[in-house]
Amino acid sequence: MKIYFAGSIRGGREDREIYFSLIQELRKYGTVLTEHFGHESLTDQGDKDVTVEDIYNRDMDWVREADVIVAEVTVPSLGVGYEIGQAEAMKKPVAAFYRQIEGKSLSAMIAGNSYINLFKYSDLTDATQQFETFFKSLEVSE
Ligand code: 6IA
Repeated sequence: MKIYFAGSIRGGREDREIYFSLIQELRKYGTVLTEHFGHESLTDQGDKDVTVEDIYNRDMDWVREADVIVAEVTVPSLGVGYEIGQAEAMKKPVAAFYRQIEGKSLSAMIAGNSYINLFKYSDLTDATQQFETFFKSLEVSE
């Protein structure tokens, strides 16, 4: 199972530690192609030696290669929204994980899209259980 984990980069890195923990959990289910997205070294400035074209091409290759897309959508990110849209067009299973934060609400493009498996979670224990539910549902639909 190849998993593409998507999380905000230029949208804001405040949830980086959460991404890191989610990625560690996801590794129980397969290979996380985007394992470095939780790393401290990946800032919203990024690697100066890599062009944006390189990043786009590499990430889209990974989306094509992935069996499933898991996105953390709490911090709004243009890139994450784009990747979810592309994954849907490729008919890949998509799970979006969202933490309710007072005064904020999820984009209707995600919340209102019945193609996306939307999971609302509050902490890592919660997310861990929901990963299990999601990956089990994939086995059934295979
Ligand atoms: O719009 P955002 O930057 O928040 O989009 C985040 C999403 O786009 C992630 O799920 C990644 O798949 C992809 N992405 C955006 N930037 C990068 C990146 N370096 N490296 C890998 N994937 C990325 C950022 C460096 C850049 C600031 C020059």
